[in-house]
Amino acid sequence: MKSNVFLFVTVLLLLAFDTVAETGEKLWLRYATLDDSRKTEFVSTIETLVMNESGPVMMAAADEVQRACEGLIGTRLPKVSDLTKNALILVTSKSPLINKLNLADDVKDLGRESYIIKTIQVKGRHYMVVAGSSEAGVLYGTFELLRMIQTGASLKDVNVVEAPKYQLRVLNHWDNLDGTVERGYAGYSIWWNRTEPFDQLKRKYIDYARANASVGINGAVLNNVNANPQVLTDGYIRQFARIADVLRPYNIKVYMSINFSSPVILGGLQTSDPLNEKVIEWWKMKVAEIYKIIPDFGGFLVKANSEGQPGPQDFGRTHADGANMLARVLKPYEGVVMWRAFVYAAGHDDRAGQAYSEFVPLDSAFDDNVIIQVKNGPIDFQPREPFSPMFGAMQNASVMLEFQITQEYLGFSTHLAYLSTMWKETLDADTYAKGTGSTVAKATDGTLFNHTLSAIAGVSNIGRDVNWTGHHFAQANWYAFGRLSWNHQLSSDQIAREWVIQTFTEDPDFVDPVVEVMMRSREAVVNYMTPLGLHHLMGWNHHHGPEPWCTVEGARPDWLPSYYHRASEDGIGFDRSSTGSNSVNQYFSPVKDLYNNVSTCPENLLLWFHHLPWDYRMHNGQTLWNELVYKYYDGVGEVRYFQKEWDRLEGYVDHQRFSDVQYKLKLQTREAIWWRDACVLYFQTFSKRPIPAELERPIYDLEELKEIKFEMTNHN
Ligand code: GCW
Repeated sequence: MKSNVFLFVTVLLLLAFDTVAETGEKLWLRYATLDDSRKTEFVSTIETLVMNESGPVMMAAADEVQRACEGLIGTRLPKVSDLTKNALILVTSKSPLINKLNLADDVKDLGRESYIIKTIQVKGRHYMVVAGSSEAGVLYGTFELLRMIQTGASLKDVNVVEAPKYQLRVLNHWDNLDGTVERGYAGYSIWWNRTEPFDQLKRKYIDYARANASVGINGAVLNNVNANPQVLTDGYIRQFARIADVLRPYNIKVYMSINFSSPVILGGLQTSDPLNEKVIEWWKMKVAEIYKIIPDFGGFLVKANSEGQPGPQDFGRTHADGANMLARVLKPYEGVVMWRAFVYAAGHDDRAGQAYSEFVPLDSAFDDNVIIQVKNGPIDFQPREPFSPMFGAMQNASVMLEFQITQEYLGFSTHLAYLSTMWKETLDADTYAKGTGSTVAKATDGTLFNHTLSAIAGVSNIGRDVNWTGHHFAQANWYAFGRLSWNHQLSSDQIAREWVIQTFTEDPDFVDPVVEVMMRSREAVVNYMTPLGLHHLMGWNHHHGPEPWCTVEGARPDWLPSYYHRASEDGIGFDRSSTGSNSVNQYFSPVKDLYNNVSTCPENLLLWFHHLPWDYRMHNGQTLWNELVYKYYDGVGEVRYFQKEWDRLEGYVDHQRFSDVQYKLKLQTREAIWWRDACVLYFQTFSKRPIPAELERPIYDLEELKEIKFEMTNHN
């Protein structure tokens, strides 16, 4: 009897051990063993690896194949140079193999990072060919093939041709040189203030590079846009170079955020005026220093005259003067300037209109290696904003999208919020700049206005946490940003599905409900935080919990929630229509007419554009007050549903990640209720209307809510 119990316990422990081991460190590159039938298909179609070129990027691609095979089929592929067996062939168009395989036509029009994946039969043999005009194309094709294998695609008759939609696909790390990360919720910076030997860090950096390359990201800005001028000193430039060396085999370039006052602060000059000869000379000298040790350095990212950062306006110059000066210095090296348009001046009557009014008049003034980096919405990465009217309005200058992967306003790394749906909303939005179909995607990918330079940026959510992103599901946002930067036409559902399968399991009983949760998750956050077009209701400094009542002596009015919600006894919402700030006029027709007219304005943006009475009738006949309350309650209901769904899925994934997510969902539910009760009870002090009777009563009371002190430490 005793020995039976012992056996039972041992078996249980073994089972538990089997599912306990995952930390999330491997991201979506786990390469879980294929099931038997797929393994059989794999080993019968791919017996060897043929890769006869020796460039570092090709080596990285071949290395990835071998790592993957160790997981997928339990063994590496024999690397051979001839075609005597069925093979996976990695090849660039420069190789004689291309002619031998009769593929010259297939590769002749491929752009630098494009690739084909094609199965061909030659003399009874089966070859899976990944070919690119450059090594980078082969690398991306390799990762695509590995994704196809993991997500169940057949290996027969493969015929894929892919080209990236954006040329520069860049992560922006808001990492400070002291190792902290601005708006980072996954621990300290992976780049700065590290004490470990570089060789040890290198392994982690290679994994970072692999993850990026696997989704097509080809650039990384390694320091915060609120830039410390010290980054341009010798020691930091050398560190950039060391990191660049590790990332290069994965086709990733490094970029630097610079402080516009560097000539004064570092160079000891009297001025940083961009038209001053000495200033220009100083930048030339710095840039030469950088390119000497980083020959493929990408360029600069600049936050200027924004939130207190220095910039050309300090010297009576324009954004174009500042950007062009740097662009001309970088031009001989093929470097670019990403110049941010995140500006808003105190005193402007509507912050949402500021960037447009400062930048659109300069549309023709920028050099061709400047690209204007614009946040998706006109204010600031809120859970829902309309697209920024600068998209479509700036036509001569290249314009790039900036998304925020880190969840500054969507619950940090505590809340499950899959952001692809939010990004797609912007990408697919029609600006009508050149008639129907002038989507934000096309206005930024170079096709609508014939730009050769195109780019997209995502503010990284990566830190030193073992699983990289704090919340396991936040990895999906890194993944999705990359996938969309490669192809903005992919659907959020497809991206989620791929990610879940690679990250957890391919079992449809797990995949389907989890994808469903992900697809509903961002709207849930919108509903329990800022429904119907409300925005900026969070605590003014930490940006986490609700503080619609927040007032701070001496703070800029446009940093405080009341500026945005404008709740009073007569109603709620910011009037940006023609009767108010008229920022709506910055959009093209018919968008502006649609938004301007209260009855055609999409209800999910209603209070962004209109100030309306509490009894205003919504399309469904509800009063605005009731609808607002229902939305807040819906948001909470959704998170409860996410919790239930997840609980049901215990056993499908390893215990550690299961319980980590379970715990976070518990916190998320608690915080969703916090948001709901705070906003509903606070707005009720103005509306003076009851909460519909069938809804549960708030759990907190308002005074209690005002006392909740947000503890940053819980969220890092
Ligand atoms: O959303 C705000 C953030 C700041 C950030 C700024 C920006 C890097 O609260 O932390 O600064 O945007 O995008 O520049």
